[in-house]
Amino acid sequence: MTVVYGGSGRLCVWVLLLAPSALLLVGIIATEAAADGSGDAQDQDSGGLHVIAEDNSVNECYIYKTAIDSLMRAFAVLQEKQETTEEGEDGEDEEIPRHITRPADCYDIMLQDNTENGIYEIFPSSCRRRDWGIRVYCELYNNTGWTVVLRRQEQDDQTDFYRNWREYRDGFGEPNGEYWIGNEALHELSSSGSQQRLRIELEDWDGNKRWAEYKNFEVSEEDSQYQLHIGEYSGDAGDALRIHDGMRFTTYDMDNDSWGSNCAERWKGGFWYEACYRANPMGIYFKKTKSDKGITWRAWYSDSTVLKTVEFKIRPDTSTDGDAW
Ligand SMILES: [Ca+2]
Repeated sequence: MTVVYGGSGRLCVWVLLLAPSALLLVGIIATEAAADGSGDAQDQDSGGLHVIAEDNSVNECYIYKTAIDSLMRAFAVLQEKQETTEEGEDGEDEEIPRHITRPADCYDIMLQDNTENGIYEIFPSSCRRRDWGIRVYCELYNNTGWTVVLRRQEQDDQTDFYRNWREYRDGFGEPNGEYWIGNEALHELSSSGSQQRLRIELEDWDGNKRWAEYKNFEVSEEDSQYQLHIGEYSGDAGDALRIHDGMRFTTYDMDNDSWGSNCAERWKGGFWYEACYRANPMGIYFKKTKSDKGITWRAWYSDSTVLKTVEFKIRPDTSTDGDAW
């Protein structure tokens, strides 16, 4: 998602600057020549510059306007280049460092010298200049820069996770509480170029903690129903996500699972269900019990003991090994 300006950028700017001026000159000569030849032309071929107009004054206006528009665009390009790059006298290709652009994720937030965990605005869109910021929870301790994409936890009002396709696409909940970042943002974050690592942290109702990490985490675009891709596993929670690798997202109103009925409807969540799951982080929030409709990680508790806390978080894959927590 980095923006790269080619070394020929300065040449392009000068071409943009000079071309309209040349066009303007040719246009004026051409229209004046045409005016000398016939004063009442409605649609005249002006010496190679084909213009359609009522009279020559409109032609000139059109040409002037076009030239001015071109000049304004050229100046805008020049101004943008000066704002976003260093001098660049050497003509080499330049890549804008991540830390001086809008933050795409919490890793960028960390690179901008932020060290406090909390809520930040990020711009995961592939076009950083779009005003499409979203509020997320960032974990920045030890220069990690994790973007939290899912959280389940005990709170006064539990968030309802039995939601439709649109809600799972756009995200819901509050970043400082239970929330889902949204499949579209997850797609943007995980398809930005740098490989992403997914870290999952689990806690049961007795205070026991387990973790799992996956390399090469990626979520495809909506046309592919936000298909999940995960790589190598590490951790002590067990590889419950493995059977979900390659699955498309399913909600109660969008059945993409491999079961005859709808897994989301059956288990009251939304997930990359297969037929149906070994991990159910979007399940109903139950306290200290066993339930197939609850929040479970069956590679840890195969008897569907429900969990107290679940977090999914991602970051560019900069390390080789996961850490216990
Ligand atoms: Ca089905």
